[in-house]
Amino acid sequence: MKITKKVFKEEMIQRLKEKYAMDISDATPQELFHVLGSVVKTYYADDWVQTWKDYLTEETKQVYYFSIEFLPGKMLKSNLLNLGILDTVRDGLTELGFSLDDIVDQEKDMALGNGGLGRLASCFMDSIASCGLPGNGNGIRYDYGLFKQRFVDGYQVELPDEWLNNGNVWEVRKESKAIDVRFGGDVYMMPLADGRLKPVYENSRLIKAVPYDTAMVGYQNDVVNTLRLWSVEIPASEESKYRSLEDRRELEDLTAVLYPDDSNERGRRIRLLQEYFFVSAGVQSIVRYFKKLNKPLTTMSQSIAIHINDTHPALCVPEMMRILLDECDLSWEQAWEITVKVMSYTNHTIMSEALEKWPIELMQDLLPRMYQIIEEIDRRFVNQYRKYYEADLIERTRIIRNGQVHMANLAIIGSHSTNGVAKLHTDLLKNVVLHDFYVIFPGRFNNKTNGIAERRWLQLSNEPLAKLLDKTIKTSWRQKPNDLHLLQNFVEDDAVLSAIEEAKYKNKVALAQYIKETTDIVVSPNAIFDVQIKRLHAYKRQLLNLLHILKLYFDIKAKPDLQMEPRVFIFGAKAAPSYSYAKAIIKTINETAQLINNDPDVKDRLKIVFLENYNVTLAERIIPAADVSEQISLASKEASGTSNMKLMLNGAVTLATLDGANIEIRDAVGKENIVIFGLTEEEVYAYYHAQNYNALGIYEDSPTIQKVLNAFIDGTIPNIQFEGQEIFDSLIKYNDEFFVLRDFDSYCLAQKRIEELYQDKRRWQQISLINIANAGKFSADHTVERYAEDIWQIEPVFAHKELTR
Ligand code: Z15
Repeated sequence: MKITKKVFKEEMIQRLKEKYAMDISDATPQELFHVLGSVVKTYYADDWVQTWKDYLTEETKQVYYFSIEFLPGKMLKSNLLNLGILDTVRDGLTELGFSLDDIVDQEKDMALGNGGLGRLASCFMDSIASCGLPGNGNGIRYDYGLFKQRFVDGYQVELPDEWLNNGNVWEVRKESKAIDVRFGGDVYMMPLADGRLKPVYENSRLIKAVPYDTAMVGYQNDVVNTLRLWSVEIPASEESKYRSLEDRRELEDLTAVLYPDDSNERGRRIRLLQEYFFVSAGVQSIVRYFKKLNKPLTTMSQSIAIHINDTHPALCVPEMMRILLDECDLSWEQAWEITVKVMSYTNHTIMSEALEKWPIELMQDLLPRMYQIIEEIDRRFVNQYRKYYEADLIERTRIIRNGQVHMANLAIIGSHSTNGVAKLHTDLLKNVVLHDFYVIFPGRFNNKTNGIAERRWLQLSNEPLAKLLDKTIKTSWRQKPNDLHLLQNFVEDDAVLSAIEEAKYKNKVALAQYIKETTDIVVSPNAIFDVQIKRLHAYKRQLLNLLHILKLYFDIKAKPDLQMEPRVFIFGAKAAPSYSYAKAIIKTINETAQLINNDPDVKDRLKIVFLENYNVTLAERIIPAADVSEQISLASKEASGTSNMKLMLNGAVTLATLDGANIEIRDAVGKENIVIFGLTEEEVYAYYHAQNYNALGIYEDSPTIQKVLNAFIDGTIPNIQFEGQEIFDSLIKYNDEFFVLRDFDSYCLAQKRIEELYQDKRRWQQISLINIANAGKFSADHTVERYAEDIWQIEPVFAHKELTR
């Protein structure tokens, strides 16, 4: 459909009249946003219906990406871009007397995720649709997304994220597609006359799962896929069972909030119910759809792929078994073969506190039929493989162990593919963390390095650079991110180099203004913008960054006229509300900011800016303005990282350890165009094996480290008596779990190197250019194409569509 500016403007005027009974000139940005959203919806409605129909009539194999988190951020601009009408709408609105950007601001971020894992799921949704791949998301429609972060006296305070308060224009409630989900009570297997067993449920509860669908619009290809999020309701038939308000409340709260922990699992009742809720609703609706195709169940894997994003949806395995056994009357062997062929699993971490385990009693109590099936999967696994492997290995790999259900083991045993998210991470899975499984199932393991949606993270968020690219290398990079390579030809072109710097400068001015407005801190766009944005976690080592800042500060104090390239250290990070150590780091960074930003001796050589409420929208502001990308996790701990890719794409220079995808970024840009420091993964493991890491020794040998660490406990940094001690103890008393002190000197040298490079302006511009030119590799388009071919066995649909339409 071709949408002209004239038609668009008329529609806006007309709809405003219908919806709000007012002239467009009287409309508020909020009203305009809602009307614009509903107009945009009509622009993709036909393609959405058609995509559903095509998949059904052509019996296209589809993937369902199950994730307990999705983090799309705002969707208006992304939909406009993908529909190919961003400029039309922007110009149309201007002619009506409005600015698109003001209207865009009205949309609340859809923040149904914590961090990397949820954002990856959303980048994949964008890429799957944009590559014309038949794929859908399946998740939870939380009433409250990730908490809103405020700082009060430097402390993190959490406020509820009431994202649905003004309604959600993009979602479509599909009452008719609701599904009953059963939990609790007892279950008995009753023998039937023909010898089969049928489950009988007593005192179990039924809850209604209602889907809300959101369109995932492909990039200018007429494909519109679906993100289906489930919300809980009490079915009418069950109303009488709820005697008290509290009873109802407990159930209605099931999809109320997103658990705010990133990479940290603690066994919690409601969380387990959340997991089963969206898994059961999703798998039931998939099987219901498959049955419409009238194909034998044994061929399900030719039509359906289910992806388990981290272990949270691992109950997909026993739930599919339950449906096939109890409701479709298949034999165990048949059901198992289908299930394993349909399922695939991604592991996102090797950190043991993030590997989900549920107590047997809890699982039995809440999900008795799931537990029975898991027990049987476990029994058969042990039985089958004990013939070939030593008893210890079987004991280590079985699902039920030490009174707990090990969800990663369930996901690996119950699927045909387990992948890691970067080369190093996958190697560690194979060789260390999941080595036992690799021995049993070597063919199941594979790598899929993460990627990012270049549409959001460059085309939308960095227009100055995007326009420059169009001018320099034409526009093909917008379709094929690999064409960013064409920029490499301009590495000696002074005009292009300075244009890149000008684009960056423009973005820095905009960020400086935002910083002024939100924090009242004045920063110069001529300073180096040094950025660390990610969840606050000990392994990511925001502390290492802070120690270096303190060192620079003491250098200035010791030598007041020290020559130094001015720097703005920018942080964005939320801490899990229960993670007191992470909160202590936030408080300490904020107090250090007070100290340094207000010390007249510093004379603007250093500034610390900790921006509140880091989220997708704030990332879109910060990333285009970044000069330096801090990727400083302890080697082996960050499975992949994705902000590293976003910052690279926007021309920041990476300062990194050899961890996660940083290694692949180095390989892509060459070691002259990245600054690497710190222990390697081998060196880290050597410390583990020798058990000879000695933080106190490092402290005692280094006057600099002593000076910096003492600042935490001697009052130099004000108002952190408690937090300062906690941090100091983590390093000295508890022997520095993440080897911060060991990497300190190496990090300081690397930071010196950054400064030298920055002072060579042309060299810096070249590095920046080379980073942009080589970022196409990390497009999620490539990543999902690899998943599609190697794991899901699905194919793009538009080759066919183009012929038929
Ligand atoms: C999460 O955001 C990640 C891993 C997890 O196990 C959980 Cl529970 C949440 C992150 C990784 O830390 C990060 O390295 C990776 O880039 C991201 O998942 C996407 O794979």
